[in-house]
Amino acid sequence: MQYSSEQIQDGLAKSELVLHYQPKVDFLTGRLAGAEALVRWRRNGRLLFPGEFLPAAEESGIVPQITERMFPQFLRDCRRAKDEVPGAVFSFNVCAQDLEDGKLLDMIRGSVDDGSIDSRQIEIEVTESCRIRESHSTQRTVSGLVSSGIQFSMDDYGTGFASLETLNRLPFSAIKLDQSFVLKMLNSFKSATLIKTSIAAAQMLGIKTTVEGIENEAVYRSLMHSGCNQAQGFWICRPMPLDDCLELLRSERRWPRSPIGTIRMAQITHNWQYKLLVDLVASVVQEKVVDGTALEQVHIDHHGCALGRWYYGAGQDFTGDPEFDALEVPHRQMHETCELIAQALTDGRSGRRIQSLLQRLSSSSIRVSNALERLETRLLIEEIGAVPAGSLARRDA
Ligand code: G
Ligand code: MN
Repeated sequence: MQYSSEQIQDGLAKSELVLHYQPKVDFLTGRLAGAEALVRWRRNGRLLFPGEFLPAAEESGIVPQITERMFPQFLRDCRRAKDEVPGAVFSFNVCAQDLEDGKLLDMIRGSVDDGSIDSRQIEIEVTESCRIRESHSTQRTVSGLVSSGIQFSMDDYGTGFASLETLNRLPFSAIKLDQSFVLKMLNSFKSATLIKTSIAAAQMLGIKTTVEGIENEAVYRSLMHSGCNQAQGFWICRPMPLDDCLELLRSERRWPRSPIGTIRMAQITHNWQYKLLVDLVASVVQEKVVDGTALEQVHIDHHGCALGRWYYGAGQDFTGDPEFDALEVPHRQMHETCELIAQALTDGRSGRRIQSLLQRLSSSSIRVSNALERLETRLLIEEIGAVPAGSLARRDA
């Protein structure tokens, strides 16, 4: 059954709309990282799901009324969560229309300014169902959110308007891959490839990823190595009232975890950046024009490239591991060679000199990539060893 906008407004006025929370797991730690607020309608003793009333609300343009009513409730819940589960991140769903309206930003700013919530505790998920316009007010809301340190995530990525174009236009800090791909991924090579390459593309841009709609362990495990940051779905937890969610967040419950995804991303981004770099050098040499922005990309400090950020950041957990330690020298040598290349390009040195520097760059890059591959393979073998023998069964049996 579909409800009319008057019935929904009536439900709002009677405070029948409530927020439930669906937790999200961090793939690296196996712990809960936070939860997403989802609206439910308690109507005549039944709990209605958004699919039953949100389409009508969207069509009649009353979503901002729902947001205006539910967002203060969300902020109150976040205030409670701030003390009870410090560090957990809570997300709230808005639509493009909400971004047009300055109220959302004012409400968040009010709570951040008076110290009752911490901006790092909040994430805003924008749903795909309507196009995010290029208006001045939207730009103002988005830049206001981002400059206040609030995570800004594109929901339902890969469907509707949640496209590369929107990703390119606005400063999203995260994307959420739509469940329609996830539900199919075990039986569809295409869906699985679209998910995994989207994760890699996002990581290369420094954008975090969440996969939603995980309904069984096989899907969870197949994404655990993909470099995706967070997981959400019925197999992990169904949406639940705030009290239950806080209790779960405080509990010691753990889900499967693996460091392999971060290593795989480090290797993929490393190989990718290497290829971009050699192409850039080749084009400068061939066109005989030294472009300042091209040189800037050659000149990155070894802490600042994608691999360096991982190596000197999250990767430090592996310090002491021979494969991990073996990365440092060739990686630093790569950056030193890059400096020499930049110098040679600026000085207009001969192609011969650049050729030999590119050769040197390639040797270091191969050493880096091989060390990452060895580290990943060893961890994978250890993980397989941890699964009890004899538990293999044909999936289609
Ligand atoms: O796109 P968005 O993140 O807003 O979608 C959230 C909706 O998806 C909620 O209504 C939630 O109940 C539902 N949902 C969450 N996990 C799963 C899942 O594993 N499978 C299915 N089919 N729906 C899910
Ligand atoms: Mn969502």
